Amino acid sequence: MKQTLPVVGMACAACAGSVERKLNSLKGVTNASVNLVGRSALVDYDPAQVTLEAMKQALNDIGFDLVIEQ
Ligand code: 9UX
Repeated sequence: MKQTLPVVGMACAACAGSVERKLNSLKGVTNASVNLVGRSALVDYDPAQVTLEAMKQALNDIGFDLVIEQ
């Protein structure tokens, strides 16, 4: 399934790259594409393999946050 979610803490293109790499490294994430200007991430993932909470935690580990409460 595909969802666009707000990402908190990105200040530059390198930040966006870090977020994108981290999300794409998670098993169950088919593709993650980060929009720096929009401060968001489009994630295509398999809910049976990975949760939004797991994505949020993974980003928290590297200093960013994913807003999943909506
Ligand atoms: Mo550039 Mo983003 O130093 O933290 S990687 S602002």
